[in-house]
Amino acid sequence: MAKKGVSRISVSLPPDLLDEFDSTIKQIGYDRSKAIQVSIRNFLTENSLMRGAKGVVTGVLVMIYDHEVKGLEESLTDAQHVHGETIGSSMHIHLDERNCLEIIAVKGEANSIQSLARELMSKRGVKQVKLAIVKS
Ligand code: NI
Repeated sequence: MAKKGVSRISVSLPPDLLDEFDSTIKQIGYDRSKAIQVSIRNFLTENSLMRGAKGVVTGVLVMIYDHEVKGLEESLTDAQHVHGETIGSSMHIHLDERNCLEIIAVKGEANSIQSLARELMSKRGVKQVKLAIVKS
């Protein structure tokens, strides 16, 4: 039986992220609860699409991270070396004083690319990872 009503949760966010979130949802006309529900649904859709891919796929991983987090760059490089057989090329762009954008072209078994994406996402200081699969 489906649960009814709502569950209340408490989340911790960096203040600048919350400011940007509040100003964006104000423009759209959402309240925080509505915007978080939409965001969670989008997150679930993205991740289920990622899990659903099978066989050899081609795509791009786009990642933003904070290069001032100690040990992060080394750990991201290690992860890319472990999955070196699926990485065709990568591009690094220094966005501002703290943030780096990395674009990684991938081709290989879907599960290997998914495991690379999960590994990158799990690291502290990685702010966003998007995986776009263009051919499967
Ligand atoms: Ni950089």
